[in-house]
Amino acid sequence: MQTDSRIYVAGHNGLVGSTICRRLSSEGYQNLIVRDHSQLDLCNEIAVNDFFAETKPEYVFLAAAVVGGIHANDTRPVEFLRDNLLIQTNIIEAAYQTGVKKLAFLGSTCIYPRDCPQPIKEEYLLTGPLEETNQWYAIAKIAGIKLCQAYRKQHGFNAISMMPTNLYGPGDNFDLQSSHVLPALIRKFHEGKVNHSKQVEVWGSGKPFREFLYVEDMAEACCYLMENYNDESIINIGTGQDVSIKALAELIKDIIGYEGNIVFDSSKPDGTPKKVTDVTKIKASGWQSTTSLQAGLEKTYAWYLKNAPKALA
Ligand code: GFB
Repeated sequence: MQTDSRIYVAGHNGLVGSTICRRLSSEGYQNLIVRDHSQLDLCNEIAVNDFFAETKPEYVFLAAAVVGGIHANDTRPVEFLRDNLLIQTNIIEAAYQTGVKKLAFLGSTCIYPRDCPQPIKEEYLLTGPLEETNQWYAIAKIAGIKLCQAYRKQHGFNAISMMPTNLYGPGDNFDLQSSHVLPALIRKFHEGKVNHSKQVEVWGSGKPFREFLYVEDMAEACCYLMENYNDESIINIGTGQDVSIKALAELIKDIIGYEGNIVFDSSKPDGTPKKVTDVTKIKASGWQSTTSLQAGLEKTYAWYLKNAPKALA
């Protein structure tokens, strides 16, 4: 990419897309193309084709998707499957048709089999059954990976697929019904502290393990891979380290300074028991994460305090 290349970031209002935009700007890229949902409906094939014909991007980061935590995935299967299939299919086809030089597709580690060996190597894709709570999202993302590989095989289109692990950071979704665990716990412990609540509820048993990557590290990796990775096979983006939900809750509780008790609500699903990526491949390609969970949590909580004043009431 040149600093004046036309770069389209699909999903620029989301956690991933907004952080990629900030990263690109900080690296000197001046010609970013973005569209709000009100300006461009990515599920509409004709609108997407017209947009690409008009703006002629040279590089595309495909970070637009319907996303959410375990509850959102489990209760809105149509959006997670249908909308994601449409969004990625429309963008990949239009990018190919209008001569985009390279497209980077963002997937998720929930594409891997629920009970696959840990840490998860890229080659474990499609070797076993998926986790039920997020199978809709996983199937859409697997289709996106295959679509990238198909366009490469049939048309020589340079489309790569990157699989970030669970992400968090400034700009995250803190809505308790649709968010992921980490922003949900920041909000719950913060509100518990402000309201002097005796207890804070954590979903599930607290026993599952998750790997968390600070979103600014992810954006750095995405830009690095756009410049340096040109293979058809998928590549994990993670830290290679995981933590139990119970330990995560205790860490967030300490950072926020909440003094009450943690209670586990076993009526809520646990989801995948363990999910940690093998990061050998991305390390060998020259990138590794640098932000510790503690440091990333502190930065995210600081952002939350500044940007969610309503929650302080
Ligand atoms: O982050 P999360 O919603 O999604 O939940 P997944 C991770 C774990 O944290 C689960 C527990 O065991 C939850 O039960 N948890 C505890 C909570 N308290 C809470 C809470 O207050 N809110 C939430 N949301 N969880 C998602 C997939 O799976 O991960 C997506 O559904 C995507 O498709 C994403 O792949 C990265 O890690 O289980």
